[in-house]
Amino acid sequence: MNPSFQCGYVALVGKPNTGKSTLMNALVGEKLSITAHRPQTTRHQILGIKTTEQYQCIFVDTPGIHQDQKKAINRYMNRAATSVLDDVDLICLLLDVRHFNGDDLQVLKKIEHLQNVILVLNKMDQIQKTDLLPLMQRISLLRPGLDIVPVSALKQENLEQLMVQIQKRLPQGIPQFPDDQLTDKPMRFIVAEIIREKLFRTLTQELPYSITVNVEHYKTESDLVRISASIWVERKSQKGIVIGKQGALLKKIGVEARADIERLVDSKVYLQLWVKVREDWSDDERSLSAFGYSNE
Ligand SMILES: Nc1nc2c(ncn2[C@@H]2O[C@H](COP(=O)(O)OP(=O)(O)OP(=O)(O)O)[C@@H](O)[C@H]2O)c(=O)[nH]1
Ligand SMILES: [Mg+2]
Repeated sequence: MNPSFQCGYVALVGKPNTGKSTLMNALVGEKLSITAHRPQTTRHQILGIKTTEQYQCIFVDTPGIHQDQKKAINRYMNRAATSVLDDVDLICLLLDVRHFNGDDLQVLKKIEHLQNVILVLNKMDQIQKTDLLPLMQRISLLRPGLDIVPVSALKQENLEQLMVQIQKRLPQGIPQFPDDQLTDKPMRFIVAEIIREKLFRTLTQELPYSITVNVEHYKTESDLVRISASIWVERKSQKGIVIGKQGALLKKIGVEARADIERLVDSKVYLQLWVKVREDWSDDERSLSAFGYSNE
């Protein structure tokens, strides 16, 4: 055992849509956490584990921290994001170069008592190089002394430099997970998330926020993985929209999700999708807990 081996937990936090999940996937080198152009995509804490000869870095992807506390699911998501803050070795606070505003200041306030913080200025591909330095200077005034690392998670720019900064701050310690383990989540969870991603990317307006997905059967057979999943909506009228004209939309979701799942499990997949209604599940504690939204 290498006595100087490092191991630690690194939380990726920030307001919604700053690129936390994209960054975790890029750093781990595997798509573990779903992403979409709309905010509040991630709903749970998801670990992404990167193990090298020198270190094991356990990233914690979190839901975007936001002010909207109206529904029970929003309160669950904020708890999932903020409950990690005091338990990790390092916090990477993600900021979006194009949309730096008061919501970021609210998140900064939540971590003002914590010292081990790196500011990750993401989406650097979206601004001119000449505008980057003034922005970094402006941000550095908010918490003087913190390192600011500009990156592009999407274009995978400057990620090595970010890893250097992260590794510097990892404590020494033995690995917490086997070196081939990439996440703490079971395959059923990841499959449900892939289906939810396709719905998130396809459906418009508020409908994606009324949807949760549950994998009911997952069976590996000799040359096939057989999966059956339910897409839960909150109202009967939403069910028709998700199914689409003559089932067209549901079919499209199924085709896209199956392709991703086949890549992930490296096998042929038979995917069956059902659309079901559970009235107002996203604001009902019992439904939330039945669907796996539980902070315990
Ligand atoms: N141009 C550009 N887009 C990016 C970059 N990183 C992420 N994005 C895009 O930003 C959007 C949000 O990315 P996510 O990774 O889902 O963001 P998130 O912070 O996990 O969002 P929530 O889970 O909703 O809090 C997606 O459309 C990404 O493709 C980047 O470096 N450059
Ligand atoms: Mg996310």
